[in-house]
Amino acid sequence: MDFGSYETLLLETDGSALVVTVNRPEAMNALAAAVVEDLLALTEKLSAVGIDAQWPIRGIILTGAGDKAFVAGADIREMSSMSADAAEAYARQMHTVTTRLEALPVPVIAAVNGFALGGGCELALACDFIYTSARGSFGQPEVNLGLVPGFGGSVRLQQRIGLGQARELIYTGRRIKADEALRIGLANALFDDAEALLAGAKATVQEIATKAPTSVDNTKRALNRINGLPVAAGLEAEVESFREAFATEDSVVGRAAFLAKETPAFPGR
Ligand code: CO8
Repeated sequence: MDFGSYETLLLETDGSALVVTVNRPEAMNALAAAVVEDLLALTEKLSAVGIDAQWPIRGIILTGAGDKAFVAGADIREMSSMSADAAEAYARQMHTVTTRLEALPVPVIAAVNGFALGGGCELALACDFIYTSARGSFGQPEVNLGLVPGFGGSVRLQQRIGLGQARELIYTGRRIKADEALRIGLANALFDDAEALLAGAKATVQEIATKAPTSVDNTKRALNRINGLPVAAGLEAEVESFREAFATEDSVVGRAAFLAKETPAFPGR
């Protein structure tokens, strides 16, 4: 499947994984308007592929080019003369990108190989989970610029690491290293270097690729919907998703294969 070609993004498929690399290493992969345009175009294309069409890929890995940065945030040079109206439009564009990533029927893994600051940390937070190399460095440094998180960090950081930890990171603008990100649950796994990081992310995609596609899609939607709901409402949403699973061919195949002691060949429907 052709996901297009982009000025600031590199796309590469490897097995079941699509690796998307933000490619502006000269500016620490900062989210200039051109990058945002490309992310909008790519996520629109990805969103148009329904799970019924049987996704050719089973997971997306989002990373940054070079050995310094994942994404060092919004482009401060471009923001230097930005009006409040333009800033709002900029933030809304990135909200579209991040909500589209969350709505994709396959997991998105952020592979953080350097600075993930401000909008970069927020982009990583829109991914299902974050893997980091030892060079990973995370933070919401907007307070150093007289700004505030604008690409979803106010919502997703507290959901990921809890309100107390999120407050401290946002009020201080402090940068934390990979081991601390792992300790507070911002990152799921820590790898020695960029090579091991990418290999680890690809291995996880390959593992997920052996599972029922509709189960992964269903649970991704359910977990996002349930996040933050009170228990009773969350349980209701879970019942809906459980019911939906029983209407899939994947569940018929999966249950039968278990009883026949066979490996299931999931149809993805
Ligand atoms: N934007 C633009 N250019 C950048 C950015 C950035 N965010 N980060 C780095 N660069 C550029 C530098 O200007 C420099 O360019 P040049 O070589 O032309 O001078 C080049 O990248 C290399 O950077 P440094 O020389 O600074 O490299 P260091 O290794 O010394 O430092 C750091 C790396 C720590 C990443 C440092 O560059 C830095 O602190 N960058 C800024 C990080 C930051 O504050 N990010 C948050 C931005 S605000 C944000 O993301 C808010 C999002 C919500 C906005 C809502 C709507 C408007």
